[in-house]
Amino acid sequence: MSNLRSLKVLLLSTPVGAIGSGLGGGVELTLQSVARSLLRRGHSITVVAPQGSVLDGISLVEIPGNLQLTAQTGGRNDLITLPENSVLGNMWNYARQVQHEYDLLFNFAYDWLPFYLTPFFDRAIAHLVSMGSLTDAMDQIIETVAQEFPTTIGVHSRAQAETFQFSDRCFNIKNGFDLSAYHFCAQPKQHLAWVGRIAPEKGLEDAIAAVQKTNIPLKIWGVIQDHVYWQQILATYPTAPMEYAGFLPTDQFQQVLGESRALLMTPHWVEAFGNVAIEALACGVPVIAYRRGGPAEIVQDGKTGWLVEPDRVDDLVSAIANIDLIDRSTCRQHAETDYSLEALGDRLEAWFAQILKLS
Ligand code: HBI
Repeated sequence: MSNLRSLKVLLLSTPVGAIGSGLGGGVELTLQSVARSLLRRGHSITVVAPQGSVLDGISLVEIPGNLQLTAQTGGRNDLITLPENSVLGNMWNYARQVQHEYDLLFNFAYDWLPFYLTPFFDRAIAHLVSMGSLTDAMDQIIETVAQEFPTTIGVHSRAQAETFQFSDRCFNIKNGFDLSAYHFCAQPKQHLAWVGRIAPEKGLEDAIAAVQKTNIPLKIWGVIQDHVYWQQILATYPTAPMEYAGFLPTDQFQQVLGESRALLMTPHWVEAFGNVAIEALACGVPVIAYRRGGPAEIVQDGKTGWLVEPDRVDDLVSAIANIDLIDRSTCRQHAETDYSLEALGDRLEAWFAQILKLS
């Protein structure tokens, strides 16, 4: 947007973990991509995040306090809870004090408080909703903001927006990454990859059931968020050809991800986007994904991977058998056209222009 002058934007991170801890899941990567794409376009960015956060080259304000529980562990009628000395409360109290130094605030927290506080602020708040509908209380407070401040709700996919009643009032920013950090790998090794927080909603057991049948080794990366779930998987599939490879920083991770024959995405919930699908495509790695949520809007069936009927392990197995039909350079190309920092920056500026009512 030529008339979108240089903006001063305050990004407020997720309160579930420090940036770099892996506890923030995809939001950690998304926040860094948003910051970098805006900095490159001449905007000035400050990030507010829990104490212990690490962010190179981006101005960071660390806030003390107790972390928020993750929203996806409860049920639909989960109560809104805040710990004593809440880092979320402290982050937004800081935002209240400094808001007039900024043109726009940008919320990454999937939490009740920032949405509730929106009308109390003098500055506009862009809310990037990072997951689909999870609880009645969150749906209600996000809908309230969507009604009173139309255009300020951002999402990562149409499928994610459609889990809410206000899907028509959501701006789809998809996502984007610094693709120079990901290197194309033409000749993969033999293993398949699965990446994500190890928790029930991510459906790791389906990927393991599939490799048990194909006997192609599976490498698993990500934070073990639910240890009971992980132990159940180990007990259920003691002989499956799988290896847990930990949680790696992006530069090391993209190297080993790139060596994979394909990435398997087996979400049991509506994955809002699926950052790791872009990371894989950027390395030339085809993606085999359930036709569910964000990944179904990323994978071009038969061109950059295969879309499989949800929860059908046998269909995963046949997609794996056809992975060599996918041209790995097409995967990299698609990441560059739709999911670069430039493409993300275009979508962010279009969103901000709507929020700030610039023509
Ligand atoms: N839970 N309460 C809460 N707040 C968040 O911001 C949050 C979360 N759970 C998961 C999460 N963010 C991110 O890992 C996903 O949005 C990607």
